Amino acid sequence: MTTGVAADDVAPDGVAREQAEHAYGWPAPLWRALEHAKPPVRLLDPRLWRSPIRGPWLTAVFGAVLLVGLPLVMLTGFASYDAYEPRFTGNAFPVDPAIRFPYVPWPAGVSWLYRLNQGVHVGLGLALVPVVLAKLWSVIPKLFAWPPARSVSQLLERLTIALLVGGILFELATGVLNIQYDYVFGFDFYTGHYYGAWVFLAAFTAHVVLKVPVMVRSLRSRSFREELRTPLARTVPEPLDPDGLVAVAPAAPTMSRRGALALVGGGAVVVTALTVGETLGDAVRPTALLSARGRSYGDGPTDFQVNRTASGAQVTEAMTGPAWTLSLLGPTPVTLTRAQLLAMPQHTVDLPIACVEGWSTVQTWSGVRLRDLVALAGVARPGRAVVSSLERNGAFARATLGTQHLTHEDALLALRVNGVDLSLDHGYPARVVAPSLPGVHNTKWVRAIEVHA
Ligand SMILES: Nc1nc2c(c(=O)[nH]1)N[C@H]1C(S)=C(S)[C@@H](COP(=O)(O)O)O[C@H]1N2
Ligand SMILES: [Mo]
Repeated sequence: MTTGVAADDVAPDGVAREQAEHAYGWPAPLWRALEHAKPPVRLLDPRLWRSPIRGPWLTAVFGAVLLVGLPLVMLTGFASYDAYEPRFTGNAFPVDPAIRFPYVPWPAGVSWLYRLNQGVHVGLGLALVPVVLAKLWSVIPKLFAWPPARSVSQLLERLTIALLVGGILFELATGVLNIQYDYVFGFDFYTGHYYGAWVFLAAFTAHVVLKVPVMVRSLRSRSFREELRTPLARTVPEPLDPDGLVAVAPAAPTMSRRGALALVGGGAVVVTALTVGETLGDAVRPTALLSARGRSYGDGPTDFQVNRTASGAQVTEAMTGPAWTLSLLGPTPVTLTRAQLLAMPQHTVDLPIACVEGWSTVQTWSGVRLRDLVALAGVARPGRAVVSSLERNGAFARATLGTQHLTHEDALLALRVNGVDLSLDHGYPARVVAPSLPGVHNTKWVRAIEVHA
Protein backbone atom coordinates (compact mmCIF):
# COMPACT_ATOMS: atom_id res chain seq x y z
CA MET A 1 0.00 0.00 0.00
CA THR A 2 1.33 3.39 -0.93
CA THR A 3 0.13 6.55 0.68
CA GLY A 4 0.86 9.92 -0.83
CA VAL A 5 1.89 12.10 2.06
CA ALA A 6 1.88 15.86 2.18
CA ALA A 7 5.14 17.28 3.42
CA ASP A 8 3.52 19.11 6.30
CA ASP A 9 2.30 15.84 7.78
CA VAL A 10 5.68 14.26 8.13
CA ALA A 11 8.20 16.99 8.35
CA PRO A 12 8.14 17.80 12.03
CA ASP A 13 11.65 19.16 12.04
CA GLY A 14 11.63 20.85 8.72
CA VAL A 15 12.81 18.08 6.46
CA ALA A 16 12.65 19.37 2.91
CA ARG A 17 9.40 18.80 1.11
CA GLU A 18 11.02 16.64 -1.56
CA GLN A 19 12.43 14.30 1.03
CA ALA A 20 9.33 13.91 3.08
CA GLU A 21 7.00 13.58 0.21
CA HIS A 22 8.03 10.25 -1.05
CA ALA A 23 5.71 7.47 -0.27
CA TYR A 24 5.37 5.30 2.77
CA GLY A 25 4.49 1.65 2.36
CA TRP A 26 3.33 1.34 5.96
CA PRO A 27 -0.33 1.90 6.82
CA ALA A 28 -0.89 5.49 7.93
CA PRO A 29 -1.31 4.78 11.67
CA LEU A 30 2.01 2.92 11.67
CA TRP A 31 4.04 5.63 10.01
CA ARG A 32 2.42 8.29 12.17
CA ALA A 33 3.36 6.26 15.23
CA LEU A 34 6.89 5.88 13.91
CA GLU A 35 7.18 9.61 13.35
CA HIS A 36 6.04 10.29 16.87
CA ALA A 37 8.38 7.71 18.32
CA LYS A 38 11.39 9.44 16.78
CA PRO A 39 14.04 9.58 19.52
CA PRO A 40 15.34 13.08 20.29
CA VAL A 41 18.78 12.26 18.92
CA ARG A 42 20.66 14.88 16.94
CA LEU A 43 22.07 12.26 14.60
CA LEU A 44 18.59 11.56 13.29
CA ASP A 45 18.31 15.09 11.96
CA PRO A 46 19.02 14.98 8.20
CA ARG A 47 20.26 18.56 8.34
CA LEU A 48 23.31 17.26 10.15
CA TRP A 49 24.75 15.72 6.97
CA ARG A 50 26.01 18.74 5.15
CA SER A 51 28.60 17.63 2.62
CA PRO A 52 27.54 19.19 -0.70
CA ILE A 53 29.22 16.46 -2.75
CA ARG A 54 27.42 13.54 -1.18
CA GLY A 55 24.81 12.19 -3.57
CA PRO A 56 23.73 9.29 -5.79
CA TRP A 57 26.33 9.99 -8.48
CA LEU A 58 29.32 9.90 -6.13
CA THR A 59 27.93 6.83 -4.35
CA ALA A 60 27.42 5.13 -7.71
CA VAL A 61 31.03 5.79 -8.75
CA PHE A 62 32.37 4.14 -5.59
CA GLY A 63 29.77 1.38 -6.01
CA ALA A 64 30.85 0.68 -9.57
CA VAL A 65 34.48 0.30 -8.50
CA LEU A 66 33.46 -2.14 -5.77
CA LEU A 67 31.13 -3.98 -8.14
CA VAL A 68 34.15 -4.84 -10.28
CA GLY A 69 36.74 -5.24 -7.53
CA LEU A 70 35.00 -7.16 -4.77
CA PRO A 71 33.93 -10.15 -6.93
CA LEU A 72 37.60 -10.60 -7.84
CA VAL A 73 38.56 -10.57 -4.18
CA MET A 74 35.84 -13.12 -3.40
CA LEU A 75 36.70 -15.34 -6.34
CA THR A 76 40.40 -15.48 -5.45
CA GLY A 77 39.44 -16.10 -1.83
CA PHE A 78 37.30 -19.11 -2.67
CA ALA A 79 39.95 -20.30 -5.16
CA SER A 80 42.53 -20.18 -2.37
CA TYR A 81 40.37 -22.52 -0.33
CA ASP A 82 40.44 -24.98 -3.25
CA ALA A 83 44.19 -24.54 -3.62
CA TYR A 84 44.56 -25.84 -0.06
CA GLU A 85 43.06 -29.12 -1.38
CA PRO A 86 40.37 -29.46 1.27
CA ARG A 87 39.47 -32.89 -0.16
CA PHE A 88 42.37 -34.22 1.93
CA THR A 89 41.75 -34.35 5.66
CA GLY A 90 43.81 -31.89 7.61
CA ASN A 91 44.64 -29.54 4.72
CA ALA A 92 41.90 -27.05 5.50
CA PHE A 93 38.99 -26.80 7.89
CA PRO A 94 36.14 -28.93 6.55
CA VAL A 95 33.18 -27.19 4.97
CA ASP A 96 29.86 -28.93 4.44
CA PRO A 97 29.70 -29.69 0.68
CA ALA A 98 26.15 -28.33 0.63
CA ILE A 99 27.42 -24.81 1.26
CA ARG A 100 30.82 -25.14 -0.34
CA PHE A 101 31.93 -23.35 -3.46
CA PRO A 102 32.27 -25.97 -6.20
CA TYR A 103 35.67 -27.65 -5.87
CA VAL A 104 37.88 -26.84 -8.83
CA PRO A 105 41.06 -28.93 -8.97
CA TRP A 106 43.99 -26.61 -8.35
CA PRO A 107 46.52 -27.00 -11.19
CA ALA A 108 50.26 -27.38 -10.72
CA GLY A 109 51.08 -26.44 -14.33
CA VAL A 110 51.49 -22.69 -13.84
CA SER A 111 54.04 -22.17 -11.07
CA TRP A 112 53.01 -18.59 -10.26
CA LEU A 113 49.26 -19.22 -10.16
CA TYR A 114 48.91 -19.23 -6.38
CA ARG A 115 51.24 -16.25 -6.15
CA LEU A 116 49.02 -14.31 -8.55
CA ASN A 117 45.86 -15.49 -6.81
CA GLN A 118 47.00 -14.31 -3.39
CA GLY A 119 48.59 -11.15 -4.76
CA VAL A 120 45.18 -10.22 -6.16
CA HIS A 121 43.24 -11.38 -3.11
CA VAL A 122 45.33 -9.54 -0.54
CA GLY A 123 46.57 -6.67 -2.71
CA LEU A 124 43.22 -5.77 -4.20
CA GLY A 125 41.46 -6.37 -0.89
CA LEU A 126 43.76 -3.83 0.76
CA ALA A 127 43.54 -1.34 -2.12
CA LEU A 128 39.76 -1.39 -1.88
CA VAL A 129 39.75 -0.43 1.80
CA PRO A 130 39.73 3.32 1.02
CA VAL A 131 36.96 2.78 -1.55
CA VAL A 132 34.83 0.82 0.91
CA LEU A 133 35.30 3.52 3.53
CA ALA A 134 34.40 6.23 1.00
CA LYS A 135 31.32 4.30 -0.09
CA LEU A 136 30.19 3.95 3.53
CA TRP A 137 30.83 7.66 4.12
CA SER A 138 28.77 8.51 1.06
CA VAL A 139 25.67 6.71 2.37
CA ILE A 140 26.03 7.48 6.05
CA PRO A 141 22.87 9.64 6.29
CA LYS A 142 20.87 6.50 5.54
CA LEU A 143 22.25 4.84 8.62
CA PHE A 144 20.50 7.52 10.66
CA ALA A 145 17.34 7.83 8.63
CA TRP A 146 14.09 7.97 10.57
CA PRO A 147 11.90 6.01 10.37
CA PRO A 148 14.39 3.17 9.87
CA ALA A 149 12.23 1.81 7.06
CA ARG A 150 9.25 3.13 5.15
CA SER A 151 7.90 -0.19 3.91
CA VAL A 152 8.28 -3.93 4.34
CA SER A 153 10.47 -4.21 1.26
CA GLN A 154 12.67 -1.40 2.49
CA LEU A 155 12.93 -3.07 5.88
CA LEU A 156 14.14 -6.26 4.19
CA GLU A 157 16.52 -4.30 2.03
CA ARG A 158 17.96 -2.61 5.09
CA LEU A 159 18.47 -5.96 6.78
CA THR A 160 20.59 -7.07 3.83
CA ILE A 161 22.51 -3.79 4.22
CA ALA A 162 23.29 -4.70 7.82
CA LEU A 163 24.79 -8.00 6.61
CA LEU A 164 26.52 -6.23 3.72
CA VAL A 165 28.21 -3.60 5.86
CA GLY A 166 28.87 -5.98 8.74
CA GLY A 167 30.19 -8.56 6.28
CA ILE A 168 32.64 -6.31 4.45
CA LEU A 169 33.94 -4.73 7.66
CA PHE A 170 34.37 -8.18 9.18
CA GLU A 171 36.20 -9.53 6.12
CA LEU A 172 38.51 -6.52 5.84
CA ALA A 173 39.24 -6.44 9.56
CA THR A 174 39.97 -10.17 9.90
CA GLY A 175 42.01 -10.13 6.67
CA VAL A 176 44.14 -7.20 7.76
CA LEU A 177 44.61 -8.58 11.27
CA ASN A 178 45.65 -11.94 9.81
CA ILE A 179 48.36 -10.51 7.60
CA GLN A 180 49.52 -8.47 10.57
CA TYR A 181 49.64 -11.68 12.67
CA ASP A 182 47.39 -9.99 15.18
CA TYR A 183 45.00 -12.66 16.35
CA VAL A 184 42.92 -10.53 18.65
CA PHE A 185 39.77 -12.37 17.62
CA GLY A 186 39.01 -15.52 19.52
CA PHE A 187 38.19 -17.79 16.58
CA ASP A 188 40.10 -19.54 13.82
CA PHE A 189 40.88 -17.00 11.11
CA TYR A 190 40.19 -19.28 8.15
CA THR A 191 36.84 -20.49 9.41
CA GLY A 192 35.65 -17.01 10.32
CA HIS A 193 36.92 -15.38 7.14
CA TYR A 194 35.40 -18.13 4.99
CA TYR A 195 31.93 -18.09 6.50
CA GLY A 196 32.04 -14.31 6.71
CA ALA A 197 32.66 -14.33 2.95
CA TRP A 198 29.49 -16.36 2.38
CA VAL A 199 27.42 -13.95 4.44
CA PHE A 200 28.92 -11.05 2.55
CA LEU A 201 28.46 -12.72 -0.84
CA ALA A 202 24.76 -13.34 -0.16
CA ALA A 203 24.17 -9.75 0.95
CA PHE A 204 26.33 -8.39 -1.88
CA THR A 205 24.30 -10.32 -4.47
CA ALA A 206 21.01 -9.05 -3.08
CA HIS A 207 22.35 -5.51 -2.92
CA VAL A 208 23.63 -5.61 -6.50
CA VAL A 209 20.34 -6.96 -7.83
CA LEU A 210 18.42 -4.24 -5.99
CA LYS A 211 20.77 -1.36 -6.68
CA VAL A 212 22.24 -1.79 -10.14
CA PRO A 213 19.37 0.12 -11.78
CA VAL A 214 19.86 3.07 -9.40
CA MET A 215 23.60 2.87 -9.91
CA VAL A 216 23.31 2.98 -13.69
CA ARG A 217 20.78 5.81 -13.56
CA SER A 218 22.95 7.79 -11.16
CA LEU A 219 26.09 7.28 -13.22
CA ARG A 220 24.23 8.56 -16.25
CA SER A 221 22.94 11.60 -14.36
CA ARG A 222 26.29 13.37 -14.67
CA SER A 223 29.18 13.19 -17.07
CA PHE A 224 32.27 11.68 -15.47
CA ARG A 225 34.52 13.69 -17.76
CA GLU A 226 32.67 16.89 -16.97
CA GLU A 227 33.02 16.14 -13.27
CA LEU A 228 36.79 15.83 -13.65
CA ARG A 229 36.81 19.33 -15.13
CA THR A 230 34.74 20.85 -12.34
CA PRO A 231 36.80 22.80 -9.79
CA LEU A 232 35.80 23.56 -6.22
CA ALA A 233 34.37 26.94 -7.18
CA ARG A 234 31.80 25.33 -9.47
CA THR A 235 30.96 22.40 -7.18
CA VAL A 236 27.26 22.37 -6.32
CA PRO A 237 25.08 19.65 -4.76
CA GLU A 238 23.26 17.09 -6.88
CA PRO A 239 19.46 17.52 -7.04
CA LEU A 240 17.69 16.17 -3.95
CA ASP A 241 17.16 12.42 -4.26
CA PRO A 242 14.47 10.14 -2.85
CA ASP A 243 17.08 8.14 -0.94
CA GLY A 244 18.13 11.17 1.05
CA LEU A 245 21.83 11.06 0.20
CA VAL A 246 21.95 14.67 -0.96
CA ALA A 247 22.21 17.18 1.87
CA VAL A 248 18.97 19.07 2.55
CA ALA A 249 21.00 21.84 4.15
CA PRO A 250 24.33 21.70 2.33
CA ALA A 251 27.39 23.52 3.57
CA ALA A 252 29.73 25.37 1.22
CA PRO A 253 32.01 22.89 -0.56
CA THR A 254 35.51 22.38 0.78
CA MET A 255 36.38 19.75 -1.79
CA SER A 256 35.28 19.13 -5.37
CA ARG A 257 33.99 15.73 -6.50
CA ARG A 258 37.14 15.21 -8.51
CA GLY A 259 39.12 16.07 -5.37
CA ALA A 260 37.21 13.40 -3.44
CA LEU A 261 37.81 10.86 -6.21
CA ALA A 262 41.51 11.76 -6.28
CA LEU A 263 41.73 11.40 -2.51
CA VAL A 264 40.14 7.94 -2.49
CA GLY A 265 41.95 6.78 -5.65
CA GLY A 266 45.19 8.17 -4.28
CA GLY A 267 44.59 6.25 -1.04
CA ALA A 268 44.18 3.03 -3.01
CA VAL A 269 47.35 3.76 -4.99
CA VAL A 270 49.37 4.48 -1.84
CA VAL A 271 48.17 1.29 -0.14
CA THR A 272 49.05 -0.67 -3.28
CA ALA A 273 52.45 0.97 -3.64
CA LEU A 274 53.32 0.13 -0.05
CA THR A 275 52.25 -3.53 -0.25
CA VAL A 276 52.76 -4.78 -3.82
CA GLY A 277 56.49 -5.24 -3.15
CA GLU A 278 55.82 -8.21 -0.92
CA THR A 279 54.07 -10.06 -3.74
CA LEU A 280 56.51 -9.03 -6.47
CA GLY A 281 59.24 -9.95 -4.02
CA ASP A 282 62.95 -9.62 -3.60
CA ALA A 283 64.27 -6.61 -5.55
CA VAL A 284 61.28 -4.36 -4.75
CA ARG A 285 60.51 -5.92 -1.40
CA PRO A 286 61.94 -3.02 0.64
CA THR A 287 59.12 -0.84 -0.73
CA ALA A 288 56.55 -2.99 1.09
CA LEU A 289 56.43 -0.72 4.11
CA LEU A 290 53.02 -1.97 5.18
CA SER A 291 54.24 -5.57 5.34
CA ALA A 292 54.25 -6.98 8.82
CA ARG A 293 57.29 -9.10 8.03
CA GLY A 294 60.85 -8.05 8.63
CA ARG A 295 63.21 -8.16 5.71
CA SER A 296 66.30 -10.03 6.88
CA TYR A 297 66.19 -13.69 7.70
CA GLY A 298 69.55 -15.23 7.02
CA ASP A 299 72.90 -14.74 5.45
CA GLY A 300 73.57 -14.24 1.77
CA PRO A 301 71.73 -16.86 -0.30
CA THR A 302 69.29 -17.70 2.51
CA ASP A 303 68.36 -14.11 3.32
CA PHE A 304 64.69 -14.25 2.33
CA GLN A 305 61.31 -14.37 4.04
CA VAL A 306 60.79 -16.85 6.88
CA ASN A 307 57.30 -17.27 8.18
CA ARG A 308 58.10 -19.37 11.20
CA THR A 309 61.64 -19.79 12.47
CA ALA A 310 63.04 -23.10 13.64
CA SER A 311 63.05 -21.87 17.23
CA GLY A 312 59.44 -20.73 16.85
CA ALA A 313 58.57 -24.25 15.69
CA GLN A 314 60.75 -25.82 18.41
CA VAL A 315 62.91 -27.54 15.84
CA THR A 316 66.48 -27.82 17.10
CA GLU A 317 69.89 -28.56 15.57
CA ALA A 318 69.86 -31.86 17.45
CA MET A 319 66.71 -33.01 15.65
CA THR A 320 68.10 -32.05 12.26
CA GLY A 321 71.69 -33.26 12.76
CA PRO A 322 73.45 -36.30 11.26
CA ALA A 323 70.96 -38.65 12.92
CA TRP A 324 68.11 -37.22 10.79
CA THR A 325 66.57 -39.55 8.23
CA LEU A 326 63.64 -39.28 5.85
CA SER A 327 61.03 -42.03 6.18
CA LEU A 328 59.43 -42.87 2.87
CA LEU A 329 56.28 -44.84 3.61
CA GLY A 330 54.46 -46.88 1.00
CA PRO A 331 54.43 -50.41 -0.46
CA THR A 332 58.25 -50.39 -0.26
CA PRO A 333 59.20 -48.32 2.79
CA VAL A 334 62.64 -46.73 2.62
CA THR A 335 64.69 -44.71 5.06
CA LEU A 336 67.11 -42.22 3.55
CA THR A 337 69.88 -40.13 5.05
CA ARG A 338 70.55 -36.66 3.73
CA ALA A 339 73.70 -37.96 2.01
CA GLN A 340 71.64 -40.63 0.25
CA LEU A 341 69.14 -38.02 -0.88
CA LEU A 342 71.99 -35.87 -2.22
CA ALA A 343 73.30 -38.89 -4.11
CA MET A 344 70.01 -39.23 -6.01
CA PRO A 345 69.43 -37.26 -9.25
CA GLN A 346 69.14 -33.57 -8.34
CA HIS A 347 66.88 -31.09 -10.07
CA THR A 348 67.23 -27.30 -9.85
CA VAL A 349 64.38 -24.89 -10.52
CA ASP A 350 63.26 -21.32 -9.75
CA LEU A 351 60.02 -21.49 -7.81
CA PRO A 352 58.04 -19.09 -5.65
CA ILE A 353 57.00 -19.67 -2.10
CA ALA A 354 53.65 -17.89 -2.12
CA CYS A 355 51.97 -17.43 1.22
CA VAL A 356 48.22 -17.11 1.68
CA GLU A 357 49.00 -13.73 3.25
CA GLY A 358 50.02 -12.30 -0.11
CA TRP A 359 53.81 -12.21 0.18
CA SER A 360 55.93 -14.33 -2.10
CA THR A 361 59.55 -14.91 -2.93
CA VAL A 362 61.15 -16.68 -5.88
CA GLN A 363 64.31 -18.65 -5.13
CA THR A 364 66.42 -21.26 -6.88
CA TRP A 365 65.78 -24.60 -5.23
CA SER A 366 67.63 -27.91 -5.71
CA GLY A 367 66.71 -31.34 -4.51
CA VAL A 368 65.10 -34.64 -5.34
CA ARG A 369 61.96 -34.74 -7.44
CA LEU A 370 58.93 -35.80 -5.42
CA ARG A 371 57.97 -38.18 -8.22
CA ASP A 372 61.31 -40.02 -7.85
CA LEU A 373 60.61 -40.46 -4.14
CA VAL A 374 57.07 -41.60 -4.85
CA ALA A 375 58.44 -44.23 -7.25
CA LEU A 376 61.02 -45.33 -4.68
CA ALA A 377 58.21 -45.90 -2.20
CA GLY A 378 56.68 -48.29 -4.69
CA VAL A 379 53.72 -46.28 -5.96
CA ALA A 380 53.41 -45.98 -9.75
CA ARG A 381 50.50 -43.53 -9.84
CA PRO A 382 50.22 -41.56 -6.62
CA GLY A 383 46.83 -40.28 -5.49
CA ARG A 384 48.13 -38.39 -2.48
CA ALA A 385 51.06 -38.18 -0.10
CA VAL A 386 51.06 -37.03 3.48
CA VAL A 387 54.16 -35.00 4.27
CA SER A 388 54.96 -34.62 7.96
CA SER A 389 57.39 -32.32 9.67
CA LEU A 390 59.68 -32.71 12.63
CA GLU A 391 57.48 -29.98 14.02
CA ARG A 392 54.96 -32.01 15.95
CA ASN A 393 52.15 -29.65 16.73
CA GLY A 394 49.97 -27.21 14.98
CA ALA A 395 48.56 -26.57 11.56
CA PHE A 396 51.98 -26.79 9.90
CA ALA A 397 52.97 -30.21 11.16
CA ARG A 398 51.69 -31.98 8.04
CA ALA A 399 50.18 -31.43 4.62
CA THR A 400 48.70 -33.72 1.99
CA LEU A 401 49.69 -33.20 -1.64
CA GLY A 402 47.62 -34.40 -4.60
CA THR A 403 48.62 -36.14 -7.82
CA GLN A 404 49.25 -32.93 -9.75
CA HIS A 405 51.97 -31.83 -7.34
CA LEU A 406 53.46 -35.27 -6.78
CA THR A 407 53.98 -35.91 -10.47
CA HIS A 408 55.09 -32.46 -11.65
CA GLU A 409 58.69 -32.44 -12.86
CA ASP A 410 59.46 -29.31 -10.83
CA ALA A 411 57.99 -30.50 -7.54
CA LEU A 412 60.86 -31.07 -5.14
CA LEU A 413 61.94 -32.25 -1.80
CA ALA A 414 64.44 -29.38 -1.69
CA LEU A 415 67.78 -29.86 0.04
CA ARG A 416 69.53 -26.71 -1.13
CA VAL A 417 68.59 -23.19 -2.10
CA ASN A 418 70.53 -20.65 -4.18
CA GLY A 419 73.53 -22.96 -4.28
CA VAL A 420 73.87 -23.57 -0.53
CA ASP A 421 72.33 -25.98 1.96
CA LEU A 422 68.95 -24.91 3.29
CA SER A 423 69.29 -22.87 6.47
CA LEU A 424 67.61 -24.26 9.55
CA ASP A 425 64.96 -21.52 9.34
CA HIS A 426 64.18 -22.47 5.74
CA GLY A 427 63.60 -26.09 6.63
CA TYR A 428 66.96 -27.88 6.79
CA PRO A 429 67.48 -30.83 6.21
CA ALA A 430 64.66 -30.98 3.62
CA ARG A 431 61.51 -29.15 2.64
CA VAL A 432 58.79 -29.38 0.02
CA VAL A 433 58.75 -26.83 -2.80
CA ALA A 434 56.28 -27.29 -5.64
CA PRO A 435 54.81 -25.15 -8.42
CA SER A 436 51.65 -23.26 -7.52
CA LEU A 437 51.40 -24.93 -4.14
CA PRO A 438 50.11 -22.62 -1.37
CA GLY A 439 53.03 -21.59 0.87
CA VAL A 440 51.62 -23.37 3.87
CA HIS A 441 51.98 -26.76 2.16
CA ASN A 442 55.66 -26.19 1.43
CA THR A 443 56.42 -28.15 4.57
CA LYS A 444 59.76 -27.45 6.26
CA TRP A 445 61.88 -29.88 8.32
CA VAL A 446 60.31 -32.88 6.58
CA ARG A 447 60.49 -36.11 8.58
CA ALA A 448 58.29 -38.51 6.60
CA ILE A 449 56.40 -38.84 3.33
CA GLU A 450 53.59 -41.37 3.26
CA VAL A 451 52.60 -42.21 -0.32
CA HIS A 452 49.22 -43.62 -1.32
CA ALA A 453 48.03 -44.83 -4.71
N1 LIG B 1 57.04 -27.23 9.37
C1 LIG B 1 56.60 -26.02 8.90
N2 LIG B 1 56.55 -25.83 7.59
C2 LIG B 1 56.11 -24.63 7.09
C3 LIG B 1 55.68 -23.61 7.96
C4 LIG B 1 55.76 -23.84 9.36
O1 LIG B 1 55.42 -23.00 10.18
N3 LIG B 1 56.21 -25.07 9.80
N4 LIG B 1 55.20 -22.42 7.43
C5 LIG B 1 54.60 -22.57 6.11
C6 LIG B 1 54.16 -21.32 5.54
S1 LIG B 1 52.70 -20.68 6.09
C7 LIG B 1 54.84 -20.72 4.52
S2 LIG B 1 54.22 -19.38 3.72
C8 LIG B 1 56.17 -21.22 4.08
C9 LIG B 1 57.18 -20.15 4.29
O2 LIG B 1 58.46 -20.62 3.93
P1 LIG B 1 59.77 -19.84 4.37
O3 LIG B 1 59.66 -19.61 5.83
O4 LIG B 1 60.95 -20.64 3.98
O5 LIG B 1 59.78 -18.56 3.61
O6 LIG B 1 56.56 -22.39 4.79
C10 LIG B 1 55.54 -23.26 5.14
N5 LIG B 1 56.09 -24.45 5.75
MO1 LIG C 1 52.05 -19.05 4.76
